[in-house]
Amino acid sequence: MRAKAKPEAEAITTEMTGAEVLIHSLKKENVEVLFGYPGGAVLPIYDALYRSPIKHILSKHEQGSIHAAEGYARVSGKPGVVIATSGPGATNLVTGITDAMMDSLPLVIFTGQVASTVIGTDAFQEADIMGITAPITKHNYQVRDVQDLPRIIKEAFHIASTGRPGPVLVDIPKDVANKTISPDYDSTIHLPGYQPTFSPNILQIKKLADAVSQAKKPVILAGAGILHANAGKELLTFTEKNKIPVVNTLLGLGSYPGQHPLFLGMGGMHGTYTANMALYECDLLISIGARFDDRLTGNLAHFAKNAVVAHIDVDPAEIGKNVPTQIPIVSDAREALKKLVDVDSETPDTEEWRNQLTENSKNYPLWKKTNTDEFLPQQVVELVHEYTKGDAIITTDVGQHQMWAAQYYAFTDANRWVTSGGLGTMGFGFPAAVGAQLAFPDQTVVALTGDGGFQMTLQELSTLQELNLPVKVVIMNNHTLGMVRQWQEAFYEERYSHSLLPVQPDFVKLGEAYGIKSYKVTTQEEARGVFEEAFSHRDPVLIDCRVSGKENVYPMIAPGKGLHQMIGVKP
Ligand SMILES: Cc1ncc(C[n+]2csc(CCOP(=O)(O)OP(=O)(O)O)c2C)c(N)n1
Ligand SMILES: [Mg+2]
Repeated sequence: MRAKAKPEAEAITTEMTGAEVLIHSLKKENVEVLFGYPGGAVLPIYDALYRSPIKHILSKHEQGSIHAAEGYARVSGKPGVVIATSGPGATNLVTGITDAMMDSLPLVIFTGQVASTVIGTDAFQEADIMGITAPITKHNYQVRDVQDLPRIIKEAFHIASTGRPGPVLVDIPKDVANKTISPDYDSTIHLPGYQPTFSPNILQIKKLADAVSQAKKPVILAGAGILHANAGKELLTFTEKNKIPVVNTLLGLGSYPGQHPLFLGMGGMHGTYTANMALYECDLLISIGARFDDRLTGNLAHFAKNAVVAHIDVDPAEIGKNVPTQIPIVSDAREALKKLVDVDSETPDTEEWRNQLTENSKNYPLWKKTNTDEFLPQQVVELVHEYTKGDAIITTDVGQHQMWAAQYYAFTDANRWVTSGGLGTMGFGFPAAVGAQLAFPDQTVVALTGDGGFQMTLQELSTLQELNLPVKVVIMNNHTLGMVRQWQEAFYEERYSHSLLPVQPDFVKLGEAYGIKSYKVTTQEEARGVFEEAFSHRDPVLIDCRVSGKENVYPMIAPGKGLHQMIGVKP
C-alpha cells in the first residue's frame, strides 16, 4: 500500500534529503533503470526511491545486480547503475566491479556506508569499500558533505562514460543520505586531472598512413574499443579502402561483419588458425581498441616479431604496456579511423597476402566431430544461430561453451555479444542477459551458459519469473567444468580433480519451480523441436541441453606457446 507515500522526490525543489538529491540527480542523468538490493545503510535511499518513477530491478544477490548492469551497459552503451547496502551488500559487488574494470564497462555504483560518526570503528555492516575498490574502479568517492552530492554524481557519470569507460563507485554514509539541504544542481564538474584525449595527433596518423601504403602483409586487430567508440562503420570503410584483413579479439566480436571476406575470425588461445597466423606473420599490425591480453598474444617472444606495430587506444597506459609499439596513437577509435580514411595516401598491394590467408582459411577451418550420433556442444551454438537467424543478443558464462559461442555464432552486428573477457567470471552470463533484455525488451536475448557457471547465479531465475523477461536460458550441460577438465586432460594426465559434475540438480524442475517453461533435450532432433517452440514466443524459457562431456575446444594455443604453435588445427 502506498497510502503513506510522501510527495514525489522531484516535486520538492528547495529542501531535500541527500537521498532525494541522489534520486533527482539520477533523473537528470536520464537513468531509466537501477539494479540493486536494499539494506540498513541505504534505507533512506530506498525510501526516496519508493516515491520515484525510476525503475528498480530487485535482483536476488548483489552479484546479480552488478552483472545485470554490465549486460545493460554492454548492449546499450549507457552506464549501468547499481545500488547496494554497506558491508556485505557492497562486498558482494566486488567481482562484478572488477569484471567491469577489466572489460571497460561504464558503471556507476552507489553503496551505502555506516554513519560518518562511526566510520572506522568496525560498526555493524561496515566495510572499507573505498580501500577495497581503489584498485578495481576507474575512480571512487566517499561523500562527506551532502552539498557535494550533485557535483559528485555528475562527475561519476562523466568519468564512467568518457575516455576508456569503467566503473565509478560513490559511497554514501547514512547520515549524509538523511541530511536535509537546499541542493545546488548547477555545480559544475571540476576534474583538472582528467582530460581524456579524443582526437589523434595528425602527424602520427600520417605516419600510420605511410606505413599502410608500404605494407605487404598488414592486419588489423580490432578490439572492444571499436564498439565503445561506435567505430564499426569507419573500420569497414578503412579496411575496404585499403584491403586490410581484420582479426577480432574475443571482446571485439561484432565490431566487424562475421561473414566479410576480409574477416579472419577471432585471434588468441582458441582463435582461428588463419587469424593467429596472420598476427604471427604480418609486417604491419594495427591494433585498435585492444589491449594485447595474454590470451590473445600467446608467448610474447613470438608475437608479431616481424611487424611494425601501430596501436590506437584512448587509454595511453595501454600503449607499449605489453607489446613494443612504433606508432602510438592516443585517440578515440572512431576519430582516428575517420582521420586515417581522409589521408590522401596510396593504398597497399595486399593481394598476395590475402590469397595466402584465404588458402589458410580453406585448409584449416574450424572443425568439429563428424560421423557421430553424439549431441555436440558446437551444434547447440549452431542451432541457436539458426533459430535466432543470427540476430540475437548472446550472453555467456566462462568456459568451453563461451569459446564455442565465440567461434560458431558468427556475429555480424555490434553490441550483441556479451561475455566476460578479462576477468573470466563464471556466473556472469545469466544475470548479464537479464540486464541486456531490460535494455532491449523487444530483442531476442539468449543466455548460453555452462552447467557449472549457471549454478553460480541461478537465483536470478526468480528475477526472470517476477518480470516475465523473455530471456532464453540455454544450458550447455556437459556434466563437467569442461574447460578445467580439458586442461586436466591435456596437461595433468587426465587427473580430473574436482572437475566432473555427475550429480546435478534437475534443471527442468528447477526452472519449473520458478514458473519458467523448461525442457531437457538430449539429441539434435529433440533440440530442433524445442528451439522452434522456444524462439516462437515471448516467455522466458530454460533448456537443459545434454551435450557430450568429452569435447575439447580446438584449435588451441597451449600456455607458454606462440600463436604459430596451435594444436588441434586439424581433426
Ligand atoms: C568464478 C570462477 N571460478 C572459477 C573459474 C575457473 N573456471 C574457468 S572455466 C571453468 C569451468 C566452467 O564450467 P561450466 O560452467 O560447466 O562451462 P564449460 O566449460 O563446461 O562449458 C572454471 C571452473 C572461473 N572462471 N570463474
Ligand atoms: Mg560444463
